[in-house]
This record gives sequence, structure tokens and C-alpha cells, in this order.
Amino acid sequence: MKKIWIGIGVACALTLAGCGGSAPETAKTETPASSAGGAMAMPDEANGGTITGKVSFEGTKPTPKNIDMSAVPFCTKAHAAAPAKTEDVVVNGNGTLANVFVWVKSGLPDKNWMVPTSAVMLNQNGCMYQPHVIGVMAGQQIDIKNSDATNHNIHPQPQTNQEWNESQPPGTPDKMQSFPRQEVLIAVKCNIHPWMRSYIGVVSHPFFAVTGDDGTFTIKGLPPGTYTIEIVHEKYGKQEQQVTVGAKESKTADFSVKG
Ligand SMILES: [Cu+2]
Repeated sequence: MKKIWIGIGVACALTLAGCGGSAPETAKTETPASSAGGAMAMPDEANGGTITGKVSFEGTKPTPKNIDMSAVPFCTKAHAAAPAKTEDVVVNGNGTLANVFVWVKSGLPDKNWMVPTSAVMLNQNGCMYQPHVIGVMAGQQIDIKNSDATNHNIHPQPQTNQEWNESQPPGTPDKMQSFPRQEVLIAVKCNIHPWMRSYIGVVSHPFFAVTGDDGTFTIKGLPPGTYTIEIVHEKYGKQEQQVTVGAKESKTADFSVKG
């Protein structure tokens, strides 16, 4: 089993989040699990450990702003009932933060994790990316859909994967894409609609999650061990915690982000 390790300075790698005050560090990026060969490991959901938690938001809740889509009549019309709102900070009704990428940054045994054969959808709908944040494994397919009757141009801006951009006219088939290298997070823009943004977390294993409208996350099937859990938010940057789980054990890792 051969693995290639590439040291990459990740300080400021998350373009919009800045350095988050943490010291520069070196991340390991591995070849895609799917091409590494050897026995493929699956998460052991019955006997593995579970880490759950929530990401609370502290401070004054920012008010989402209306997005000005007036330059593109189709997009304006798509939100005729109510203007679309900015999604860079989404604070839930229960005081938690949505769209936070959560992943096991380190501590996993050296295994080749099975890449799901199912794709993760990234839709362009009403001139917005939906969902705003997704997670995939390295090598897992991303199904990029254009539900709009207007052109989009998908433009991921990775630091360690290959950058590309492609037009997707209305009515054309979905684009299947994947990223071979671990990278948290990749910003995605649209070259036609400057307000469109999404983020993709690409991880070399299956232990990651994105907080939703209750601000919680669950990571299941972990081998017993001590893990560094990192949360990454496009505006508020990164935080991490160490958590030790045993077999069938469930631990909590709650985070708090200051606005
Ligand atoms: Cu667009």
C-alpha cells in the first residue's frame, strides 16, 4: 500500500476565513482512498464510537442582507416573493450556527476508507448554490445541477486541487466532478453571478458533517481512539478540540463561535 504525503502550509488556506489566529501548521494530503489499493475500510457504525456536538453562536446575531440580483432579470424574478438573503452567516432560531463544516482532522488509523458510490448534489437554483456547504470524500462524485433557466459558470477555487471553471447552460446534463485531494474548504463561485458562493469540504475519510438548521453534528463509526475534531466556517474560521472515544462509546464536543 503506497501513500504519498505532501506537506502543505494551510495557514490562510481558507481564503475568506483568514488565519483564525492559529499558528501555521502542516496538513497531510493523501492520494484518493479509491486509488490507494488494498482492503477498503468502512466506518463501523454498530461498534464504533460516536462524536456528537453543536456549534453555538455567541454575540449579536447578524441580520442577513438582501442580495441585489437586479443585473439579471431571471434571478430577480426567481425571488419575486422575497429577495434572497446572504448566507455567509446563518444563525439558527435556537442560537446555533448553520453551514459549519466539521471533520476529524487527525487521529484516525492509517486505512483506506471506502469512497461512497453515491454522489452529493450541488444545485444551482434561483441563482443560489444549494446547499451552501457540502462535504464529500476525496474521489467521491459531486453532481452539479442547473435547475435554472439561465446560464451558470461553476468555478471552484481550490488551493491544492486543480482549479477549473465550466459553463452550464439551462437544460444541459448535470456535471459530475470530484476532487482527488483532501482540502477543507474549497470556495466555489459562479463567474456569471458574483453573489453566488458555496463551499466544499473534501476529506480523505468518511468522518465529517455539516451543521444544519439545528446547529448539531454527528460523526459515527469511529474506531476507538483520540481525535482532533475541527470546525471550519467561511467567516469565523477554525476551532478544534480533542476527543477520545472507545468502542460503542458516545462523546460530546460542543463548540462556541463568537460573532
Ligand atoms: Cu450563476
